[in-house]
Amino acid sequence: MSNELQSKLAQSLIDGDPDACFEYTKQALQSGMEPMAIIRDGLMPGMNVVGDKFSSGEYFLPDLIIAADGMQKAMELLEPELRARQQSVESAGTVVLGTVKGDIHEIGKSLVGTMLSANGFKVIDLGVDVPTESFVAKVKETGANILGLSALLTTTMTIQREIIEALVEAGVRNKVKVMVGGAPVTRSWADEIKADGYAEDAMGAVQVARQLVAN
Ligand code: B12
Repeated sequence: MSNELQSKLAQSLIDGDPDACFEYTKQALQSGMEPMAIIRDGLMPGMNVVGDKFSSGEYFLPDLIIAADGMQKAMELLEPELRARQQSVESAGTVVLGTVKGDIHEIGKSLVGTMLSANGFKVIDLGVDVPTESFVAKVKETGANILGLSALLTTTMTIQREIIEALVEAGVRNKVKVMVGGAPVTRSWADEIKADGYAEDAMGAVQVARQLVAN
């Protein structure tokens, strides 16, 4: 993607200008840029700067909210494009997906959901701040192949462990593969809590989901 448009996209999030973000995303698509490249090279770097400024105390909660608004406006344009590019015919499997209890971060989870459905998975998105019991009940009800758990806070990633333990207690742990992700989540955390898979981003999530269904 052109460096100029790339930095304009990032800057629109940093400046808290959702309308500009929407406009630049539209321009980027019109100029033939790939939606995934727009996310990876334009929007994500901007979001990361916003996150860093928030950590350092330069930005406050309203700045995060307005940046998220910009990202979501951009995603409204990008989601249909992502879906249109990768249509699979047969179903690759069923994924129950959600952000864990106490955590309302939605954007990354939804991007993972979009990429999974664009690649042929049936995705049941339970949303954000999802109670542990709801994950367990949905897995039982649907017989899903995969449970995808998103957590963006160091304080809520521990809920991923709680959910895995709840699956054991409900007697369904061996019926579903658990895939975890979110900014603070690492492979070693995934191993520690005995998750079956971990991915750093949405494309990685598709690869891991494919492997988990095949095994
Ligand atoms: C936007 C944002 C918000 C928005 C969310 C809006 C929304 N509708 O989603 C709002 C303003 C609500 C928010 C609130 C808060 N936030 Co906030 N937020 C962010 C921010 C800036 C960007 C997150 C984002 O959307 N990134 C873009 C997406 C595309 O990336 P992603 O979420 O990482 O997802 C990718 C991967 O992680 C992965 N992935 C994600 N989920 C899954 C799931 C699976 C199964 C897999 C395989 C992969 C996967 O794939 C995704 C796509 O590539 C981050 C900073 C950052 N750099 O992450 C802080 C951040 C996550 N927030 C933070 C904090 C502290 C908070 C608050 C506690 C602030 C407060 N004082 O109230 C609250 C918590 C509210 C709550 N209870 O959840 C901290 C967390 C620190 C920590 N380590 O615990 C961060 C890191 C900012 C910081 N640097 O301090 N936030």
